[in-house]
Amino acid sequence: MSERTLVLIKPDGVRRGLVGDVIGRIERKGLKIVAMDLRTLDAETAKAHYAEHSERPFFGELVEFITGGPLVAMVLEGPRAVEAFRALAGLTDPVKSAPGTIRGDHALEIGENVVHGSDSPESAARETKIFFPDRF
Ligand code: DAT
Ligand code: MG
Repeated sequence: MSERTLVLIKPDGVRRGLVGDVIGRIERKGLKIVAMDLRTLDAETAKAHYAEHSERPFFGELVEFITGGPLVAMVLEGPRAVEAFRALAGLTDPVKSAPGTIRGDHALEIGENVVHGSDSPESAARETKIFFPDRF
């Protein structure tokens, strides 16, 4: 059974020229890119996307960071796509992420961890609608 997940190459990843690296890993894994767009988020969209974190002390910084430059938003499709991309990404804390993962290979700080991937099929459905309302 195919599943969808919403992936972001965050502004730090775009700024550092990691778009090709991330897309290469996605393609080598066999996940299919079914939507993709380079855009800069407004604060309203960023707050909707990260609504679950709105009471956390880092929320303001998170919104500033994610709106701070262009990002690449995409929807991936494949068997267990949510879990498959989270495995490619590594853990939230890049220092605890194994080398070989995107975050383990490319990041040091929790706040600038290169990629986002939906954490469940339910989150994926919610997030794909936020980013691609006309398509999903
Ligand atoms: P993930 O992106 O692995 O799903 P999350 O949903 O818990 O992690 O948090 C969303 C983002 O918020 C995360 O990628 C980076 C930021 N973040 C999480 N915990 C943080 C913390 N303790 N300090 C600063 N930023 C944090
Ligand atoms: Mg999350």
